[in-house]
Amino acid sequence: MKVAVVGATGLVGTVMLKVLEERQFPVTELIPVASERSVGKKISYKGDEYTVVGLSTAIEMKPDVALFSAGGSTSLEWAPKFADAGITVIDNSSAWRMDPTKKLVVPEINAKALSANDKIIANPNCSTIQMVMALGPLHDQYKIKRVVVSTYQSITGTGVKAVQQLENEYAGQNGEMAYPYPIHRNAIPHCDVFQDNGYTKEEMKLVNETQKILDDRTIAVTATAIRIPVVGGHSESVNLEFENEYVEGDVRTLLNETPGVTVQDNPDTNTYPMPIYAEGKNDVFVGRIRRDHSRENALNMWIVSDNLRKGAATNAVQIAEYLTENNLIG
Ligand code: A2P
Ligand code: 11C
Repeated sequence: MKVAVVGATGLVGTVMLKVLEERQFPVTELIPVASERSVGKKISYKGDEYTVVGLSTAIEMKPDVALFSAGGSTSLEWAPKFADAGITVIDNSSAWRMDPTKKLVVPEINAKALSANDKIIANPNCSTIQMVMALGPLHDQYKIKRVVVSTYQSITGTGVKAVQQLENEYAGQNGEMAYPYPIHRNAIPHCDVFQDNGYTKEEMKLVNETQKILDDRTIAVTATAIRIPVVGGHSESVNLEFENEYVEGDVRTLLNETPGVTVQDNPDTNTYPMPIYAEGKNDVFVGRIRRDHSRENALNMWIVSDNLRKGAATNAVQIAEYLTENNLIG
């Protein structure tokens, strides 16, 4: 497989390279792609050095698959050009996710929807991916009526500029701001841009993408997304209301049996997921599973995952793996 990584110099692109290597994706040739600023730079992969190229050159090099993580506008303009050249694009931006002609895929939940005709495949938003990993099996079993989610999101979701802002603030230095306020010792109830309805784009991704991935527009979802001074992963407090009755132990068993989900839940030993321990792992961690006694058939839980891994790079590579294993590329 000839693989292009578009945005190879960025936070997610760097993790994509790591994940491709760790999972031994069958890369015969790697094509690192970034903006004109980075063309000619060297990227190392499996001990070899590769030269960063621009987008047009990458198309001429005819990769089989391109993993895009270079922002929405780059994807909007360039993904169709790659697709027209017969290259399968797996796109980590928000550009194509809600396009009804594009699949929005979390492999453990809905990979079966993929076919060889899908030339641009959308990777969902990080906070959505980790939530649907837990919701998918519960929806199949008990049918989810309503989801109330509050997120506690890592600054790595914003990119390099935000990591730099926090480092500057730690060091007591001034510098470029990724957020409208200091992030050190703060919680900012504002992820991505505000929309006319009073919600942020990040909050509406949790609503719309969840319904699309679970293929059920009747699930009511409401979200509040918060940025906190944490790296390593996003955390989510999730309240679910089911159509059907459930048994708490069965929920734990069901989640434990779900590939890619690890239950960490024991109040006696202070066991629960935390971003500091999720960092660098591919799994989604679920804990604090407990009945919501204020409503019938309702449940609370806490979901943590590395937003650069399962929330972005790992999920994209898993899509590529599924396509390869099922001969859906080329
Ligand atoms: P570059 O390093 O040359 O700017 P992050 O989200 O971590 O900031 O990373 C964004 C990634 O997307 C980087 O690899 C960046 O490359 C790349 N990128 C940004 N704009 C473009 C563009 N117009 N064309 C190609 N790659 C781009
Ligand atoms: C965040 N979820 O943490 C964002 C990052 O739509 O892919 C990814 C944005 C996106 O701010």
